[in-house]
Order: sequence, then C-alpha cells, then structure tokens
Amino acid sequence: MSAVGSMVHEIGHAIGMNHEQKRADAQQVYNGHGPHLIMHWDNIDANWKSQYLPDTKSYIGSTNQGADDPFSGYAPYDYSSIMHYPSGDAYDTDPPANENLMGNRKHLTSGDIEQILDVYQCVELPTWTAPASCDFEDFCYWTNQGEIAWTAQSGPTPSSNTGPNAAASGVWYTYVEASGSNNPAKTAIYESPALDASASYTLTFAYHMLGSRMGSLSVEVGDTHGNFLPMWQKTGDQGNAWHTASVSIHAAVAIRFVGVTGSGWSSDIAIDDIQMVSRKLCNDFVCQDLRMRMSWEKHSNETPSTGTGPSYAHDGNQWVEIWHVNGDLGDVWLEADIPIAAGFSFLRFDAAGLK
Ligand SMILES: [Ca+2]
Ligand SMILES: [Ca+2]
Ligand SMILES: [Zn+2]
Repeated sequence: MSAVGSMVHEIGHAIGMNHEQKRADAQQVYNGHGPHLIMHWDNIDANWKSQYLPDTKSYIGSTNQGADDPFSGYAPYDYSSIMHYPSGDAYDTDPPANENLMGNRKHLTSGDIEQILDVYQCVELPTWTAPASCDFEDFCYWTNQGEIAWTAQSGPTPSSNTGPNAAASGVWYTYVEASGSNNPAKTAIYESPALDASASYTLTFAYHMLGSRMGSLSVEVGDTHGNFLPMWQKTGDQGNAWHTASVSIHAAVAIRFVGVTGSGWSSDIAIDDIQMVSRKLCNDFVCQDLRMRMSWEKHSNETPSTGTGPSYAHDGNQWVEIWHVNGDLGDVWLEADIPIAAGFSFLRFDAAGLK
C-alpha cells in the first residue's frame, strides 16, 4: 500500500464513498447481482465485522438523472476500487481470478471516478449564448468605447466600393463609417458585456472589409488585470464579401472589436452575427481533471500493436501512432521532433525489440 493511495482512499470517504466490500451485492445476491465475495466470517475479528457487513446506502449505481447524467444503471462491482480492502483470509473472490485485483492504493479506477461524477452530478452546463451574442436585429449589450462609433446599418453604406450591400444575416449589421473626419487611422471600439472569466467561449462573427484604403479589424481579449490583448486581426482589402472567423476565448473579462480606418474614406469596416458560445464544466478543473483521468484509466491498459519504438498520442478514444523508428540507429543519441496535433490528451512511448 502506498501512503498517497491511502490518502486518496480516506478522501474518498470524506466525499461519501464507502468501502467497496460493503456494497449490498458484495456477499449476497442483490437485485440479481452478486455475490462477488465468499466470506470467511470466522477469520474476521469481532471489532472489524462491521467493515464487511453490507450497507444498502453504498453506491451500486443510480437512476438516470437526465441527458447529461454521467452514469446510470448498475455500476459493476469494482475489485480494483481504491475503496476495496485488500485480499486476505476474510474472503475469497468470485471468480477466484479477481483475488489479485483487490487492495489497489495507487489510483482511482474509472469505476471510482464514474461514481464521483455521478453522485455529484458533474455535468456540463447547457450552452448559453446571451447576452454576449448579437446579430444586430435586436438590442445589443455591446457598447461603443472608441474615438469614433460603430453604427447600426441596413442595406449598403453611403459610400460606394466600400462597405457591404446588405447584412450578413437578417437586415441589420454594424459598421465603422470611414468618410469625412473618420479617417485616417481613427479607432472604433465595440466592447462586449462582462464575461465569466472562469468560462471558455468560442467567438464566431462575420466581417466585411472592402475598400482600397482599408484599415484593420482586431479582436482583443481583456484579462483580469484590465489589459486588452489582440487575439485575431485582419488588415487591408478583403474583397466584396462577408467572411466568418472563429476565435477561442479563455480567462476573459470582456472582448472588443477594434476597427481602425485606413488612409482614406474607402475603408468602411462591418461586422454581423457575433456569437459567443460558452461550455463551462460544473466544478471546473475538478470535473475536467476527473474526466481526463477516467479516459486515461479506460485506455491505459490497452496494448497497441507494437513494432520497434512506436509512439502514440491519445485523442480521448484511441491511441494514434504518431512516430516510429526502426532498425539499428547506431550508438548515438538522436533527437526527435514530433508535432502533436491539438486534441490529444496523452502521449506515450512504447519500445519493442530495442537493443
Ligand atoms: Ca445517475
Ligand atoms: Ca444581422
Ligand atoms: Zn476506508
């Protein structure tokens, strides 16, 4: 037994987990399941008997609490649970081959994690879009902050060969008029309502930047210190079309569209269809960490086909081979440079037949 594993076990108790061998189906048939242990009561000290008696309040699964419920139904008996007592003369397992699974004090199993996620209902909250989204058809919570203003518009802008002829969607959009004293290099800032800095968002929007004197459009992200940093930028004529862009937003208290007019009136900048989608985990990092660990537990025992020195990355569902060397490379250290695509959560090196 390891000290760390024992601490994890005790923390398991603190958050409501019972000893696995106290499940109602551990030593008797219960709702068609079990028994999983064959008890030898004569070998158990009277003071310890209570640790082996069934407790119907022990977790054995749950009903379905809705579409995002982390687990429903019968939870299989988990001999490897960090909450299971080790093997000894108190019981034998049924089947006997599971004897050596017991007494794990190294890590939470996927069954342990599923139990925690289920009893705490660690579900992803539903996606929400208001009030940061804005299609300019209704009231927008965004505000003008710059030296010149973003202005709601339908149809074309007053100047020809700059600005869109119509909205990207619906009737209305907003734009920076570059005529008159609004050029050169005048700044129009459009700022979002306050965001939840603990959430992550995907921002998508449509932009239109037609004009021979076109300036620039940026998306800036405001951090918790009040600094705005550019995350996305386009400069110069982008043709007579609406384009769409997508920006990942993390730890932001607000975001801004910053339009800067160009060197002449032919630099109207327009935006439409601002969509802010948030996906926030209930307990943030705790839930996220547990989900990652569960994915790891479920796949760490898989043995992929091995050649000589393949390496794998894990995308949450399977191991994908990303690098491979073969044969005798000589008695030297060689350097490897392996690009890892986004979306992989684990990396591992396997070696077979190395000499
Ligand atoms: Ca459930
Ligand atoms: Ca619109
Ligand atoms: Zn215990």
